[in-house]
Amino acid sequence: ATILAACMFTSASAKNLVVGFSQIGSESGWRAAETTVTKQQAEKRGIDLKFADAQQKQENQIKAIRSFIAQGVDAILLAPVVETGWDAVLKEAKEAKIPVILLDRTINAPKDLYLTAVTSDQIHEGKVAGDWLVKTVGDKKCNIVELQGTTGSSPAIARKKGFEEAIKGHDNLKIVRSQTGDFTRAKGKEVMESFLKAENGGKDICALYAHNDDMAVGAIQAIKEAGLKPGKDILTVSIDSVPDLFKAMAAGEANATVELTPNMAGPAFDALDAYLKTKKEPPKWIQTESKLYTQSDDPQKVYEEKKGQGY
Ligand code: GYE
Repeated sequence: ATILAACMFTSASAKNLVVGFSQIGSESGWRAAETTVTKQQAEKRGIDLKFADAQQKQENQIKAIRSFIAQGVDAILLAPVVETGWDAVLKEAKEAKIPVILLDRTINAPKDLYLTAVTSDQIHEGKVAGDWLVKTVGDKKCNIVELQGTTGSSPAIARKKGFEEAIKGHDNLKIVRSQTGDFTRAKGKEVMESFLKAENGGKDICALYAHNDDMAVGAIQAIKEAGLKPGKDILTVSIDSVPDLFKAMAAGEANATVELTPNMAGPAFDALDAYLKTKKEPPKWIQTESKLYTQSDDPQKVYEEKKGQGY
């Protein structure tokens, strides 16, 4: 009976892990899937997840973190909207001995202020996108328009950098317009409309590079409304691999996407679990994969598969 009671106590206490999750918002399909998967992963592990949606505002994230600290949670997951401005609140979490794990975006802060970061290599993602375009256009002259992610966010900064590195030295490829679309479909469409107007109704644009698929999907709509064929008249390459992008690829209206898993929480909870058990710190970066998909990868089939994965 004693052993049984002890076991029950152990499993009960493991089940009672309380984790606060400060999510950015729901700007993209990928973000919504990440939220779904995080909740599923928490439930599967018996973690009590306290979810806070920041509506894209850093001040809301800072408030949420302070409230998690006040509640005495066991750990905090943070998807940081921008790179800077986290030091003070992360110091407070550290003083309260609450480990913080970054999800999907990185920050500019001393590394001892968080336990680990689960993210893709965002410079590499931009490079994969750029390499694909370089290979696809060959020697042809190609004017590119770029839809950037949220200003000041690590994926917007790094995906721009990686793409520019890839096209460097290929003088036939040139970014002629670049503006933020804030990672949303609506903004992607709106900004693309202005690009099309400014570039001879779109006739002077050879390719679109969007920092995420949602902006690309919005832009594809704008291209169609301008009377051009996305995927043919204007090539597209973007990042995330959301189902709707595969639908567009299957219809020949999009060309390429770099995959980002919405399951950042699984590896984060694994690292947290190991840390709580052993007190040994995990590596500072847990990197997720970045795979390129094109029209030759059976987009209709991938679309079907993706639908079950948090989307
Ligand atoms: O690619 C985009 C989202 O932070 C890496 O944020 C993430 C990005 C993702 O809104 O769709």
